Amino acid sequence: MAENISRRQMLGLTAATVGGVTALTAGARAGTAEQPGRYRPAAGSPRTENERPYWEESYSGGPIQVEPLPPGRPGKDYKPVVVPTGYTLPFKIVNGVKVFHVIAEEVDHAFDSGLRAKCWAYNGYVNSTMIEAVEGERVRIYVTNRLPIATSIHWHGIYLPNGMDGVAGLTQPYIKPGETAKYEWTLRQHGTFMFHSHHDEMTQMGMGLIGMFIIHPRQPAPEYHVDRDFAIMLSEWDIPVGTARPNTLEMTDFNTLTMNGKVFPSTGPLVCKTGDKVRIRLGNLGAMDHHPIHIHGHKFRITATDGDDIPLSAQWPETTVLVAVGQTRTIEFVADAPGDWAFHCHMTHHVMNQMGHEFPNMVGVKPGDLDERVRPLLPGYMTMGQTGMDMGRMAEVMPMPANSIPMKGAVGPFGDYISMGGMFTIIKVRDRLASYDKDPGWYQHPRGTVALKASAADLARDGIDVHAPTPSAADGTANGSAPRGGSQGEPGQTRMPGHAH
Ligand SMILES: [Cu+2]
Repeated sequence: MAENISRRQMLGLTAATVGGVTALTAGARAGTAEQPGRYRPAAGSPRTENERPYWEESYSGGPIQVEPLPPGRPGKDYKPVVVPTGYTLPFKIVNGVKVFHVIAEEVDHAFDSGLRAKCWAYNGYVNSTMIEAVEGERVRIYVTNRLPIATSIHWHGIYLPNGMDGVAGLTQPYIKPGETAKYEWTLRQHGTFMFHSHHDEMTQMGMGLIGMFIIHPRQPAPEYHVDRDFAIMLSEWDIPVGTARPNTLEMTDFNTLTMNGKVFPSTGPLVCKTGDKVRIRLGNLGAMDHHPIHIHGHKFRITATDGDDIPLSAQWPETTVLVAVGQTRTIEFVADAPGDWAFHCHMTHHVMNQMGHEFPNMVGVKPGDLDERVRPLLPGYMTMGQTGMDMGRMAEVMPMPANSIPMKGAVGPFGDYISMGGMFTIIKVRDRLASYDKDPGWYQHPRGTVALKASAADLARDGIDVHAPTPSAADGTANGSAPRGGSQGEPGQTRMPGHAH
């Protein structure tokens, strides 16, 4: 029957249907007015704030070709961002255009003093090369390919002409080995962005071809001024012990988690003066994992993404920010608490290094000389959670395979080992600082402000019986569920005599 309907009939049918719907709608409206009890959907409120429309155009609403503004100068038009352990790409100005030269090549990269691997880098810095520019200026970026394979660079989050977007094969031909490509456009936005290879991404980004692209606002709001402005790129690697190159085929079990291409303690501290306004720009171009980055001793606001600044009314306080793969997140806070504050990924396996995961769980097992007997077969093997020695310390004193960091951390200010590696660094906040560029050493705690071993006098004063039996959920005696007057007595009284007084 469908084949027999003519075009004219079809048009007529459509018109009738549309008319019908119109009639129905009108009827429903009238009905609603007559019957006050009927559900009436609320009218949507216009989503504007400070005259900023909801439907915003990405490309600043303007044409691709705009008159560029003069190039911005560091220290004059913007305060340079600090890339811990990284590198800010130099530029020159040619006829009002800011010219950069990016070189992709293989390097011998140190993740830490204990681990090196052949990686791919932009301008010699794995994961930590930063391009810094100012809104409105024109950039010309030459990309020289010294890799054995074709590449391209995508400018992640940045508005540009389609042909500058850097997707190899889609928006441009490959940059073949030995070739130099030229990208050029005018920056139409500000914020924290990234750049990375967009050809065989799994291999090339996995080998290290990622970087930060920061564009300062041309007319910054007063709040844009900060005392410290840091950029940290997050990534993850699989570097099997005994190998010279990252295994970019790994999909789940990454063993080297990095900030700007380094693992703790090589990540380098973020040095601040007490009261400093601090911005940290986080980017994640790792392969598979999102990283919840956590700050100690402070709260922060999430103030921007690679989409745009977040309006003040939409920011919320946090202590952990999830930085998903392919995202940037900018956080801002007042560093008003002096001390050495951990700043790290909260995924526990992401503050570890090259430990293997193929071992049975030995917590609770008496290992005897198991470690010594197994180690000839499995170099670096150690039973976890057994000896009084933590894993990090063991990594320091036990013979480990060459060029490996099974669990490397650092000896801390108390002589004990900081058993954190990987995606971990320290925000060092000090009342007095000789220089932002010098590690001020460990924090000197004011007297009485460190959690030390409790004294006998303390225990006696507060009625703490360290030999008291602990409540047991298993036999139902905890949380007041114990039989009153039974042989075990009232948990509250037995455990905390102090409460009875
Ligand atoms: Cu993580």
